[in-house]
Order: sequence, then structure tokens, then C-alpha cells
Amino acid sequence: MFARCLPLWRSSATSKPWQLGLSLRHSWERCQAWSCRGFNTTADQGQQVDMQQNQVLEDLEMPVARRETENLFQEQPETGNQYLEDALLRGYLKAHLPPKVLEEVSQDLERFGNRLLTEVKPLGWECELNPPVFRQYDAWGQRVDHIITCSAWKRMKEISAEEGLIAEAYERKYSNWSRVHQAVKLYLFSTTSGGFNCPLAMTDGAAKVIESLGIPASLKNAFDHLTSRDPKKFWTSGQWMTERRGGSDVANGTETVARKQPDGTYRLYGFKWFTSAADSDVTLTLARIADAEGHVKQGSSGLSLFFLKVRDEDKKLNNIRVQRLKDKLGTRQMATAELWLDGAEAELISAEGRGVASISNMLNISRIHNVIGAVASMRRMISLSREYALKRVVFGKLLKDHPLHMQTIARLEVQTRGAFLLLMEIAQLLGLAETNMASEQDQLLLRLLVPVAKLYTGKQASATVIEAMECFGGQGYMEDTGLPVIVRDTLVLSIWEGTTNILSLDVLRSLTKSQGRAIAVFFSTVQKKIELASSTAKLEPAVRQMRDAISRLTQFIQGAGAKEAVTMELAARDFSYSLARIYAGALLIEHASRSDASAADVSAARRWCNQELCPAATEFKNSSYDAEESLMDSSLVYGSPPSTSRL
Ligand code: UCC
Repeated sequence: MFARCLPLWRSSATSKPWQLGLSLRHSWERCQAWSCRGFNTTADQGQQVDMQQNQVLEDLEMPVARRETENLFQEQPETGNQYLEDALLRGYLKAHLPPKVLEEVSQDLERFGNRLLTEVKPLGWECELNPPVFRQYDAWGQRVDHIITCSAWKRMKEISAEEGLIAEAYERKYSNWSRVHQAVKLYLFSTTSGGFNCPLAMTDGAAKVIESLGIPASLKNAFDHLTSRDPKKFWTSGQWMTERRGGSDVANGTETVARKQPDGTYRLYGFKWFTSAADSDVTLTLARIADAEGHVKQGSSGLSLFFLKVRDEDKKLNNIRVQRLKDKLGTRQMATAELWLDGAEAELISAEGRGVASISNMLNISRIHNVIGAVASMRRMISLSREYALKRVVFGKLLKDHPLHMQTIARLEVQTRGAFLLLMEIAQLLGLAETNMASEQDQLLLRLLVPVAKLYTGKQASATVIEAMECFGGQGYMEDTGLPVIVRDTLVLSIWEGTTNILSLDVLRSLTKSQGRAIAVFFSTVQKKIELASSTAKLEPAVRQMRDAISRLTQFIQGAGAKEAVTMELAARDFSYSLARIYAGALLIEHASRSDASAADVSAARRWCNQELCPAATEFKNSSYDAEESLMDSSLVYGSPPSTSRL
């Protein structure tokens, strides 16, 4: 609105400084008369608006020299302790954790929330301002391949250890609830971590792989370092999977060769094209073992999993050469590099040819971290938006009093709630699986929900942060507000750790592998959750919509299942979205069925269920997965008829 006043302001540019105040006041009044038309403000709001107007007038009437030093036009949104301000998180923990665990965990989270605010947040910003630098040669021409990280990044590593951000999950102090505790801490840490959530994801994944191997003696030391609370001892791990032929088709894209040494270790030779957190202490990576003649087996069954230390005791690189750091859109705080393995010493840790299956333990953990990052970004942007709406006056009243603005944020809130509950469900199931408390059904459900949640929340997060950025108007686009950092760092979530389509195919893989048992568990779990709401009248419409969606999903599976395999492949994305929306709907209904559920909980469940819950059924009915439509897809993309020469 102030911008509308500018032409008038400019027209008085020739005025003497002492006349400026008068003409500005006149302009301001005209603008106000225009902008307030049609809006009612309460007495309180009116007072706030008046105060802000007076402040602006005073500012503008100041001598120019003073005005130049007072450059704050709008109030910065300030958020407090993230744990205390997150009603859904607190409500969830209260509903699920045993009382004693709740008491201890709450205390820890409140303390951690304060530490994030006072110590971690400024460090995170420092990491953004001081991204890693690559120095290939020293002053005397010696090749050093040094990745220099800032002191704040190093401090993040220490804080991660002190807070037990990995250790928590492996100590299992709270038995099956430890994973929930860890997930919540990571969720709070995520957006202030300056990108340190990425190495933590891979560190957790590496610890999980080692643990699932029964912690062999040769890896005991590494496991202790990866799960340590001692900042001096704590190690992080990388996950080097992507090579120059691409990151999705690992089975065909991996060229790295492993040559066995007389002492039983291996030397790796190859080029890793995208290695995140390249400053990590250790890494897991895939390679093809060469036989005595130097031949390797191609495809997935030729891949084996290796563990290696990035540097030796003298901090010298393990026959690794850094080619360059990647120039990324976001996550710039973290060193992602292209690396040549030139005889790197490594230990084979999987059965030969079982590399992909073995590293999938790591993938599933880092995909859960991806979900954590997605929900955290959504929550952060909403917190900032709602805070800003309490301060920013526009068209004569606070943003929070503009119904359309509130509707926009409320829609984001509903999405975030669904995503949050999906995350907590997965953390709960993982905790059960790791304490031998999970039934076979729980394990099948966990395997299915990880790719579903990863692909769905990655997309939700991108859409949410962009919409929330708009809630700040032009300010949202300003680099130094920090908002674009969150947006950039969020956009990667649907790409790394498997793109949406790759994850959709993984959903199908998990169903096929379980021979239909996973989808049966999915249906029975959803049914159980919505039955809890059968006596809650206010949830009746949501329950009805869910039942309808379940029946449409069943019909879709029967219909598509009877067709050729390509039908299900074409439907994979819509099908995965359907699973995500239906499962999250059931969780929201379950959450809203609690005796102490709030009106907002009920509304969130209802609104979630108002959306298209089963897009796969709709698209199937529209024949979108038929062969002709698939051909038409190509025609739409390339023109008709599709030209193979251009493919
Ligand atoms: O590294 C990256 C960046 C790191 C940064 C991480 C930070 C994240 C933190 C965020 C914090 C905010 S990005 C690169 C990541 N790369 C990927 O995600 C790879 C994407 N591609 C896939 O996922 C593909 O689907 C592949 C590689 C898994 C496909 O491999 P194959 O070999 O062609 O697939 P197969 O033959 O179907 O599977 C081989 C075996 C099978 O087991 P068996 O032989 O017993 O039947 C599969 O069931 O592996 C098993 N398997 C799995 N098992 C495959 N995927 C899984 C899975 N997800 N879970 C369990």
C-alpha cells in the first residue's frame, strides 16, 4: 500500500526538506482514505494501525540523514522456542508417549528449543554466509584437495554429538520411543542446522547399516564413533552412490571397480559424481568387484557395498582426489563434491552382489530424514508467516485480519499437519522394529510408508514453502530475510534420495515383494484408525469421504492389477499420492478422535478429507493409464507423431 503513495511522494521531490513532512502527511492521508475503504477494524486494531501510521509519519518527517540510518520499515517476524510453539507436536507427544517418557522428553525438548534459539540459529546463519571453499593446491604448488568449512559448521558437528542426535536412536534409552524422540529433535534442529541435517541423515543411515550387519568386529570402532555423544569422538558418514551416468539407475550407472588386496581389503577406482557432505569422516559406497582377470559383473547383482575412511590417521586423503565442489541451487552450506577414487582403501561389508539391498537400509533411513526435513521446512515457514501476520499492517489492518490471507495459511497448516503425523507414524514404526516389538504387519507397513511419505512430503514441502514465501510479499524474495534459503534448501527434498518417480516405483517394488500383504496391512490399518472416529459426529463427513476413497482405491487396484504391468507403472505416482492422502487422512482422523482433541484438530481432518483422496481412481476412470493415452503423452511432449530420432 505504501508503494501506492510513492508517486505522490516523488512529486514533492523538489520540496524543501521542511516542506516534505507536510506533503507526505497529505499523501499518507489520501492513501489511507483510499485503502481503508470497505474494511472494518476493531478498536484494538485501529489503535495498532494508528500507532504504525504515526510511526511511519514520524519516520518520514525525520531529517533525511537520520532516516537513512533507520532503515527498518517492517517488523521482522520473530519466533520463540519451537517446541513450546508447536501445539500439534506437543499434543501428539502427550497422546502417545508413556507419562514418564513424556516428562523427560518434554524437558529435553524445551531445553533444546532454547538452545536452538540462542546458540544454533545464529550458527546456522553463519554456515549459510560462509559456505565451504575448495583449495586444490597450497601456496607451494602441492596438491592438497582441502575442503575448508567454517567454524560454525564444525560447531554444528559438536552440538549434534552433545545432543545425541544420532546416539539417541541407538542407545534406546526410551525403548521403542527413542526413535520418536530423535525424530522430534531432528525436526526441531532441521531448519536452523545450517544444512548439518544432511550429514546427520547419512550418519544415521551408516550406523543403521552397520547395526543391521550385527556390528561386525571390524566396524565396531566406526559404529561407536558414529553413535557417540562425545564431540571429540563423533564421526559423520557420507553416502557415495551417484556416479557420472546418473543417480537413479544405480545398478547400471555404477562404474567404480573394487580390486581385492592380498590382506583381504579392497582398493576402489572410480569417479563419484555427487558426494554430499564430502568433509565426512567415513562413507559407504558401491563398487563392482573385479575378478582375477579384471572382469566385473554388470547390473545390480554385480554391486557390493564398501566402507571406507575418508582420511588416514595423519588426516591425509585415502587415495581420493577432489575434482571440484558442486555449484548447487541450495544446501550451499554443505560441501558436495566430485571425487576420484584412485585406489581408496575400503572394506567389503555386504555379501558380494548384494550392494543395493544392503545400502537400502541406509536409503530408507536417509529418506526418513528427508521427511523430517520436509515437515520441518513447512512448519518453519508457517511459523514465520503467522508471526508476520500479527505484525504487518496492510490495507488498513493486520494481515491476520484479512480472511483470504488466513485461509491461505490455514490451507498450508492442514497440509503440514498431515505430513507431520505421517512422519511420527513412521518414527513410531521404526522404533518398534528396532526394539523387536514390531509385528510382521508393522514391518511391511514401515517398508511401504517410507517411500510414500518421502515422495509425498517432498512435494508438499516445495509447494508449501513457496506459498508461504508469498505471504511476505516482496520481503519473502529478499535474500537477507533468510526466507529464500529455506525455499532453496527445501526444493532439493523431492530430488535427492530418490526422485518422486523413482520413489513411486519403489512403492510398487515394496508391494510386489510382499506379494500383496503390504497393501492388505495398509487397508486394515486405515480402517482401524477411522473406526475410532465412528462415534464422533463432527468427523462423520471425513469418515464418509475416507470410506469412499478406500473403496475407490480397492476398485482401482483390482482394475489396474488386471491389466498389463505398464498400467500400474503409469499409475505409480497417482497411486502413491492416493496412499499418502488416504493414510494421512486416517492419521488426522485418529488424532481428532482423542477426547481432548481441539476444534482445529477436527477441522484439519475434515479439510484434509475434502481434497481428492484417490487421484489414481479418478485417472484410471479417465483412461489416463491406457496405451493410447501413454502414446498421447509422447505426442504432447514431442508433437505428433512422436519422433524417435529426437529421443
Ligand atoms: O546420495 C544422495 C545425496 C545424499 C544426501 C542425503 C541427505 C538427505 C537428508 C535430508 C535431510 C533434510 S542422493 C542419491 C540417493 N540415491 C538414491 O536414492 C537411489 C535412487 N534409486 C533407487 O532407489 C533405485 O530404485 C535403486 C537404486 C534401489 C534400484 O536398484 P536396482 O538394483 O535396480 O533395484 P532392485 O533390483 O529392484 O533391488 C535390488 C534389491 C532388491 O532386494 P532382493 O534382491 O532381496 O529382492 C530390492 O528389494 O534391493 C532391494 N531394495 C530395497 N529394499 C531396493 N530398494 C529398497 C528399499 N528402499 N528398501 C528395501
